[in-house]
Amino acid sequence: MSRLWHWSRRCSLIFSRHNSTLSSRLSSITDADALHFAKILSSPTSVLSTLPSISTPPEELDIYNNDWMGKYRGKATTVLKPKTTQEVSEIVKWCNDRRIGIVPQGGNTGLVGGSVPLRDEVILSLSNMTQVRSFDPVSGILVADAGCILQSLTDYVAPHNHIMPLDLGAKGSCQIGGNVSTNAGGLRLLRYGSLHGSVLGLEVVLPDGTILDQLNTLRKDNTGYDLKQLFIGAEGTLGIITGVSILTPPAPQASNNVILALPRFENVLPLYKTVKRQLSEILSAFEFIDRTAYDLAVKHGQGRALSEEEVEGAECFVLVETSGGRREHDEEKLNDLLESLLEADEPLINTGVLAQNPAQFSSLWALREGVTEAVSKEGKAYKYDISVPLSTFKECVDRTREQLRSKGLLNEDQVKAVIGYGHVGDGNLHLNVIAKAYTPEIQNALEPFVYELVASHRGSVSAEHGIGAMKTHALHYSKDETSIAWMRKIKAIFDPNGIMNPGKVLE
Ligand code: FAD
Ligand code: 2HG
Ligand code: ZN
Repeated sequence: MSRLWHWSRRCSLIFSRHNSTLSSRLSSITDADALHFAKILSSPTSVLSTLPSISTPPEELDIYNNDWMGKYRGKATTVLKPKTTQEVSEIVKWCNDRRIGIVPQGGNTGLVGGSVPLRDEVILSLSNMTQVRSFDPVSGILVADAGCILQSLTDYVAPHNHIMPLDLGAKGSCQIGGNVSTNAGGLRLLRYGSLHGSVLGLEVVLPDGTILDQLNTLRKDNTGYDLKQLFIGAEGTLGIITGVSILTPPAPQASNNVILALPRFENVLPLYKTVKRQLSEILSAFEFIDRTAYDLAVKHGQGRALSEEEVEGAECFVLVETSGGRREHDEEKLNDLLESLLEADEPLINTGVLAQNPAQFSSLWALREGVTEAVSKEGKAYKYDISVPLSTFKECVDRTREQLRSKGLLNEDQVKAVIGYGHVGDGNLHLNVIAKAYTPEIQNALEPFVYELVASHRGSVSAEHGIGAMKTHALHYSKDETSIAWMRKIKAIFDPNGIMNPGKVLE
């Protein structure tokens, strides 16, 4: 325990030293830079700047400078919204020559402070790059600009009977370029795997302005190093993704879902085993919500699944989704599962509610997807997105709650609730601590406590949200020194001047 603490403290000293070196190497944008950007960009509305020659009212930059949680706040004076890859390239080349830091921004829904500047870096928003470049309805291969919103791509491929291989609660705002840059997991990973598998190609503007065209539409291509993999999950630290080629799966002919109320957390694991065995190929999601998370979702209007009596005695809930080829076949399997669960000598569940129509199907999903929204309505969240063995999900939540209680912080004026939910099938727990406000006392009680807990289970401090600004100091809990040293070498090769998303992931 104490060895880890010393190591972590030493690291944060190194990081802050590195950080200040980096910031002193970067320049602030001048009025002349802003005027130059206005010349590069085809539309005058593509430059927002509080600098004198453009004079955008400062409040118009607020949505770009503040993150989704209201936790991180940048001081950018200038936001650029290019419309083409060529424009991105010219901006980046100028910034590299002038040593101006750049923060690529997609939908700004990230949960680790990666999408807003730490200081006054320029924000390069992809929101004006929204063209679908091609779609092949036979192979299901979609090529799109990085700024396309995930929901709009889902809508685009739907008439062709395809779906996007990923789905998440932020789908109405997040962009495919942001998804790839964070290697977003989400609700369909169990079925369709990670973006490292479904992304077939990328177009990337490198930190010197070069356009790396790897926008393949091939399923198979073993010609040397697979460079695109480096940008998947790089969080904008190695370049700016401007185009994405992605394999979209055929839409399932039938989808169904059911919410199960469990009397004890200990039943989740055996339940998962049973569900996997009985539903086999049609199982497409297995999502976990603890009781406090469920109550919060309901309190904040994110869906109502069960009646008061059905909820009584439930310690947690599981949402199971099936996606298959024949409705009758899938319904029969699901009904058989429910029957066997309820009729067992020692039932693993108290009750289950099966969606009877599309509206109920969506409402069950809303309950699970809406937890993040409910948490933000309840207070300020400290979010720990961790991979730990499934058997320890409850222990992680309970021990964190105990830690806060032991510090006298568990009360309505400080920490209101500690909840756990997430993607059981992927071993990914979302441990959320909901506070009245962000304070140093709470922060110090939680860190390094949570990271040490994760490390003690040989887990990951970031299962799917990334490192951003939030976890640079915690990277070493999940990556050894050699790995981090190689990450630094890769960063230095691509971005020797350190202009791409400075202070994120590695500092
Ligand atoms: P942003 O937030 O704008 O950026 C995220 C990071 O990527 C930043 O570091 C940014 O610099 C970089 N970036 C963005 N675009 C580019 C680009 N074109 N090129 C290079 N770098 C770029 N995440 C999950 O993994 N699973 C979930 O289930 C999930 N659910 C969520 C639900 C809600 C309600 C919310 C608010 C968030 C959720 N998230 C989830 C987190 C977030 O939505 C994802 O990380 C998403 O992929 C971010 O996309 P974005 O376009 O908003 O990116
Ligand atoms: C989810 O699975 C998202 O709902 C968000 O990854 C998790 O808000 C969170 O902590
Ligand atoms: Zn998640």
